[in-house]
Amino acid sequence: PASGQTSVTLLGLPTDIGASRLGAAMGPDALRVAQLAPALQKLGVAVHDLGNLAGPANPRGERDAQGMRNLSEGLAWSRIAHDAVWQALQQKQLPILLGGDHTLAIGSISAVARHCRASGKRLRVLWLDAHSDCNTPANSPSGNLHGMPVASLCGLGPAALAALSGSTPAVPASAFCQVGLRSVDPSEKHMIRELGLEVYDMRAIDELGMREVMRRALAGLADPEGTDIHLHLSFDVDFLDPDIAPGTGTPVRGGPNYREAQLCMEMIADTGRLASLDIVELNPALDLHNQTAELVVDLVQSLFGQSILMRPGEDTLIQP
Ligand code: NNH
Ligand code: MN
Ligand code: MN
Ligand code: MN
Repeated sequence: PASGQTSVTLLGLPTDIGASRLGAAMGPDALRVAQLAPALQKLGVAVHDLGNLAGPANPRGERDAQGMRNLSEGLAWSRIAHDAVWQALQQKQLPILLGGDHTLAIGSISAVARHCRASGKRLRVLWLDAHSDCNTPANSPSGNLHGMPVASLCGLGPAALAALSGSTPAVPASAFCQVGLRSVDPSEKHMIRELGLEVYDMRAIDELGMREVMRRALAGLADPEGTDIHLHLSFDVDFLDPDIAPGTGTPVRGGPNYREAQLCMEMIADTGRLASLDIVELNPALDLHNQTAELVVDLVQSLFGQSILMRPGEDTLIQP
């Protein structure tokens, strides 16, 4: 943190057009109430908060002929996310997208993919989620766009969404790694196989432990040969066990506990490659005393290098 100071841009994207339940639109403000910016500043990170960006309201539409709800609004919000993340990356900032529902990752990751093509970087997308989000409009059980971002980024689904990054697919399926899955639709099981997605479900975490799962998920990133890798983290809050993170629209029991989640974040921090971040699916309307937002802020501190003891090279005191 002391050398080559990290500079982040917070982008609030208050929408829930991709979800069934209302409330994720309040996510950005809940994270601010939980003191996200000061928590990062304590670690020596420079923070620019661009506030909340404006976009279309949630019409709560029915499924269209292709099988999607609220496609035009989803496209509009994805464009807004794309443009804001692209601009932050151009300015050498580390963008932190504050969602909002997971549809927004279509926009943010499209911009990150464009940035990687332009700068010759290799992209790795770490997807922390209870769900695989690889439904297509035709096979989705719900028609909700937040269940489709991975498929869309891999070039499936409506062309307008899939082509946001300027090339289709925006991201090769091999760039993705998913951790924490425990609610996978039958259609998604086929899609995971078809796309060849690298997936560590909760059974893998049970059997191998979080340490080994993350060692595999992050293999190669911290090596000297890994310096051209851009690591994007797409953090769906429902990755966490609902006992510790009830403030999310589609909680699924049996997720990572506090210790496992913190180790996960610490190991990502240790790679030194984190270059962009989505925090999505936080729903303050379902939370209790903002505890989920506070937990997320705590985990983001681990993600940005907070450690229990001093780490090698951390020989100066960071300002209070
Ligand atoms: N798979 C379900 C669907 O497509 C649920 C997706 N919900 C999520 N994904 N929160 O992360 O509707
Ligand atoms: Mn998700
Ligand atoms: Mn999810
Ligand atoms: Mn970069």
